[in-house]
Amino acid sequence: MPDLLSKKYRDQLVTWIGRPCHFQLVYKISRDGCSAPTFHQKCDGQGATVTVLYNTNNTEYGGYLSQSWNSNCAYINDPNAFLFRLQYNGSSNPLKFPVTGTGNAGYGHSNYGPTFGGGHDIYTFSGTVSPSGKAFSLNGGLINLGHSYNLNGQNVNTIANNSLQVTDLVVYKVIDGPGQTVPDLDKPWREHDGWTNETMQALKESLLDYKPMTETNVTAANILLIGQIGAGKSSFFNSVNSIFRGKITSKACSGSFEHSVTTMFNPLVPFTPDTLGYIKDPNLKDKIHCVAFVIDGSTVDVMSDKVQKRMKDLQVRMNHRGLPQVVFLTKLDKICPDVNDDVKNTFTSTAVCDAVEKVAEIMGLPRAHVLPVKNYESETKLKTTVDILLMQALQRCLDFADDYMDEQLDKMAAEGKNVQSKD
Ligand SMILES: Nc1nc2c(ncn2[C@@H]2O[C@H](COP(=O)(O)OP(=O)(O)OP(=O)(O)O)[C@@H](O)[C@H]2O)c(=O)[nH]1
Ligand SMILES: [Mg+2]
Repeated sequence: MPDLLSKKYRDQLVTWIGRPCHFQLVYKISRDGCSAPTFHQKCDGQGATVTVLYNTNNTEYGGYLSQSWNSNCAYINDPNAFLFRLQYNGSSNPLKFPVTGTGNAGYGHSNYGPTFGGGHDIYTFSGTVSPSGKAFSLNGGLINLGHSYNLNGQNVNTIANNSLQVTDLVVYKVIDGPGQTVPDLDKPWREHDGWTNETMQALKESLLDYKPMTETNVTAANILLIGQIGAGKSSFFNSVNSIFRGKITSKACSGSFEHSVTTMFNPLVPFTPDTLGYIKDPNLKDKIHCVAFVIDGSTVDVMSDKVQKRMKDLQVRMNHRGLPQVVFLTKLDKICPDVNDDVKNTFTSTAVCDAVEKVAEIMGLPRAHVLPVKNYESETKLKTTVDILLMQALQRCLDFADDYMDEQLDKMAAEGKNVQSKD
């Protein structure tokens, strides 16, 4: 789950605080409950803190104290304190409001939540506040905003929408020195080609033009899709098919069935000499050139040992033949709300990054072999971004298939075999 406080606003706060520092979340009402005793238990004596209120108007504001919170019914003297606004009605709009009444910068009281200023400027809540739905109606007040802080012409409406209706209130401990663990959410965790229509067209053309880069009669790459029931094999096939048909199609039956509807690729049905289409001594063109494990990204955390073992067993046989393997990690939309909103967020999503890492570890494959995708499932229209993600995955798979064919040809040449088929 990405942190509520974006990288941009963290950087802004660090600039205002005026020394290298980073933030550690210590109290969050949506997680810990909105209760004054809990706030004090977690925040008293912690040194410098930043308190941020996230109100239901998409406004983010709060205050910084360089001194510790206390429960002593005592004002906190702090010449370095300031209040701030980071965002207003969904737009980035950072402003700093320096303390004027330094002796009353904060107020510590066992039955009060975070409280700033004499009077008080920001009095968040007292006692315990229960959530109603996803929001908390904090029972404090903002009527004296401007009492101990210089609002530089702003007022309670332009700073806080005059609203204590919040989705969250978070207190961060300020720790000296630059942080290492704060992920840069603006920087993608994997390079990608962008999300434009041109990128989509270029990928489409390159895939349409695809021919194995070998001087043989091999005209296509054979990719084996393997995966658990419901992992999204048929959906992947259908999605790719849809892209090239220019509309959503459903050639391979997909859906939630207890038993697989695509037994053809199902490892539960072993491939034997009796299987229709079995070729005893296959030519390169008849072989599998790349294996794609299709794994449901939303169930990575609960993948059973049995399934892991089954895949490992298959991998042993594939490794034996030097077969390249990739993972199509499906259902990204289910693991990250940002990706559900827009597939463009795939490579900046920490949830997707984590899932990719986890799968790479389970499968013993390099991370670059794990290819996140989102299949078409309920859509009625194609989307450029979804197309790009799917085609990129397919393209990578074909690159690996090419490498494999090259190696096989070298091997056959070394063994003096004729690569051309008999027919
Ligand atoms: N939200 C979401 N749902 C998906 C995605 N891919 C597949 N699904 C859904 O997951 C269910 C199973 O997908 P299938 O493609 O039928 O899975 P399969 O691997 O072919 O399953 P079997 O043929 O039964 O082995 C279907 O209801 C799909 O609509 C995805 O990327 N996102
Ligand atoms: Mg299927």
